[in-house]
Amino acid sequence: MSKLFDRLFNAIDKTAEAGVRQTAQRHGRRSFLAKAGMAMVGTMALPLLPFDRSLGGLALAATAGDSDDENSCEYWRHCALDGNLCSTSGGTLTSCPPGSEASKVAWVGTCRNPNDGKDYLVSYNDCCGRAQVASATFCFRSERERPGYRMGLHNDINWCMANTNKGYHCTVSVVVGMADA
Ligand code: ABN
Repeated sequence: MSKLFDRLFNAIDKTAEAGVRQTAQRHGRRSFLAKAGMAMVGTMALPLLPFDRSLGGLALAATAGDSDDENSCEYWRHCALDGNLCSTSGGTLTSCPPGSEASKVAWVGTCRNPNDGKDYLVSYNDCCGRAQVASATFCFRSERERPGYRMGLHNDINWCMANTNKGYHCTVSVVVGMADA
């Protein structure tokens, strides 16, 4: 019985060896190194590539609405907003709900008003100090935002970080000026 196994394993060994030799003859060491090098460089470059945080348009499609309705993510002033609309969370377009306070730091975006075709600077202040409510409308537009490694151009940040109470509640969209032509 053990002789039978010996012969079987020998046959498997020979077949495997022949396969490896054949592959080594067909593909030279240089071509293997070149391909392995390419794969390594590609893998290392992956984290540096910009990434799409728009969920392939899913988030926008789910909240598509009227560009004149401030409770809609499509409202023009919300073009660079990433958060809950305060107007659907007990506050208004420009004021925090009672019991919360405006963040001391903010993200400023540039949005085009479709009614006059002009560009405006819009400050997105987070309202801090209250728990989020499930019924609030969450928007993720973040136009002209850049990925996290471009610090200062990234918007996915809790702007309540400089406040005493750092709990995020919602975001207001306040026009602070006109963008340069
Ligand atoms: N600026 C809105 C927000 C709050 C908490 C975490 C990410 C983004």
